[in-house]
Amino acid sequence: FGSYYCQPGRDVIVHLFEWKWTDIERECQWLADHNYCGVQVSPPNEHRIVTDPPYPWWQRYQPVSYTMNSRSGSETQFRNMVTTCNNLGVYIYVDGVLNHMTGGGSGTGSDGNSFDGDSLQYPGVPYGPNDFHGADDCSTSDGEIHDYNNPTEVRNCRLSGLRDLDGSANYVRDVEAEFANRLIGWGVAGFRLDACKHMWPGDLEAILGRLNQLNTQWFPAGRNAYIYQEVIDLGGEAVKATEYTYLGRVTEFKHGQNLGNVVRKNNGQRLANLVNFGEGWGQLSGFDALVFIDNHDNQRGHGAGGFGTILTFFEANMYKIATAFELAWDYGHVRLMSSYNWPRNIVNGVDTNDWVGPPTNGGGDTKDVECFNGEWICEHRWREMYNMVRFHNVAIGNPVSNWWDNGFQAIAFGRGNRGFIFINNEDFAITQTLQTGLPGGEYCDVISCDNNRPPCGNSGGACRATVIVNGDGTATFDVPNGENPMIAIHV
Ligand code: QV4
Ligand code: CA
Repeated sequence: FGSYYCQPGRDVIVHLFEWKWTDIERECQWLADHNYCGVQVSPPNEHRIVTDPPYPWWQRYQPVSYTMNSRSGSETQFRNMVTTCNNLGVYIYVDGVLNHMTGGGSGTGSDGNSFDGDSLQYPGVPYGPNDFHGADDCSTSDGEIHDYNNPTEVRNCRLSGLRDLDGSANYVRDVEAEFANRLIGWGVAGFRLDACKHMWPGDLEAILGRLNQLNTQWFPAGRNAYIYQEVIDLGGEAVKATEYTYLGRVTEFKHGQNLGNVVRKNNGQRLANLVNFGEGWGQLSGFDALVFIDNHDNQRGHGAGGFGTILTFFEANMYKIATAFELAWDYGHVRLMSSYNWPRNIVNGVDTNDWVGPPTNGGGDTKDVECFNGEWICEHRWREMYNMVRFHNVAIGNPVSNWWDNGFQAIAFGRGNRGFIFINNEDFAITQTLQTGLPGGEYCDVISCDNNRPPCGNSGGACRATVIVNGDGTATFDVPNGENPMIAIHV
């Protein structure tokens, strides 16, 4: 279906997880100034309101209807956000939950519609029992998915009790496409599609085949929505990511897992091994992959978790190393995570606070975002991140070049004549002269400095390296170890 569409020189999207529409609308000016392509937003449609535990983030993955009052705001606020962001050339990607509705129990959703998961009634859509998979389609005794080696069970039974829609039904396809088309009509640029492993590719194809082209107020005529599908495929299950690549991109969970293991030096892994990172490591084709270091699930042990593997803002130094490599390397479509803080508490490999929702004014009322106040982490606003987004943008279209490694935990590589990065994950500082491929001149390290060329800027004293590239492209790097053990320069 559609490839992604960015303003020229932009490429990276950021998941502003659980942000309100009014805050995202405000943030789009900053994102435009820092050359982000777009924003993934939390599911915008009506969801269950869960009170036990109180207002978890995951209530938004339990749809009640496709009307638009959610924890992030109203339909009007959503539409204003899309208009403002699109006018700034920052595009909105909606997290679409199409596989299921709520779990069991009944109540009233975030837009006032009732639901009854026990009797499969969702009058706000409306959906009734005939619109869901039942005992005819799912053969497990409790209707749940247990066996991930059985593809029919994975598609037709319930994921964590969530009432499983029958995507083969024309009515369901029509309703879901109508929802997506409403968003497209307002200017949305595409979708992250939730839980695609649990939907038949043919059913997804039928829904996607009903989608309208993007709104020509902001996009060239004839463009389809960008689609990236959440399929967790770490190997060893019946359902493969490659079954979905003909429909759009697929989340490549091996990417963050591999980079987490390498930067942590798990199992004897070395940075030097990254020389053929990507397809060479058994990952999807870079053109099919949507990549990230962590996502909203695995940063808290949901989905494909692993606290000893996945890196998050909680381990900021290693997280910045992994992200800098990801943004400097030439593989996949990169999505950054932007998190809120919570009292992570890992007991026997499980975070007992994995459910905790965004900062609130009390109850389920999400607080306004204020970056770096201890509540909103805003990784996308960290200097190391947004400067490497700029490096990434500058390097687009240039293959990796001038690879160097020390055989262990130090690597360096360039991107043609556009940029060069040195990463030192050793326990000692390194001084090394290398061919950068860059034009001669004086460059600033964008990991520690504000600017890419003099005056380098101070960043509160952080700025620590100017690099002289000689006329022949060589330069000597003095790379520290410890905090931010990297130097990145670009034209
Ligand atoms: C519980 C029991 C069930 C029982 C049910 C009774 O666990 O066994 O049947 O009660 O009704 C929440 C609770 C979960 C509860 C369920 C239903 O955590 O305990 O079931 O609600 O009431 C998020 C969370 C889930 C959450 C869900 C819905 O991660 O914990 O479930 O939202 O609120 C697989 C999938 C992959 C998925 C990943 C998490 O292949 O697709 O698991 N990832 C996506 C999203 C993720 C989201 C969903 C899918 C579901 O990224 O955030 O799950 O929409 O790997
Ligand atoms: Ca399903």
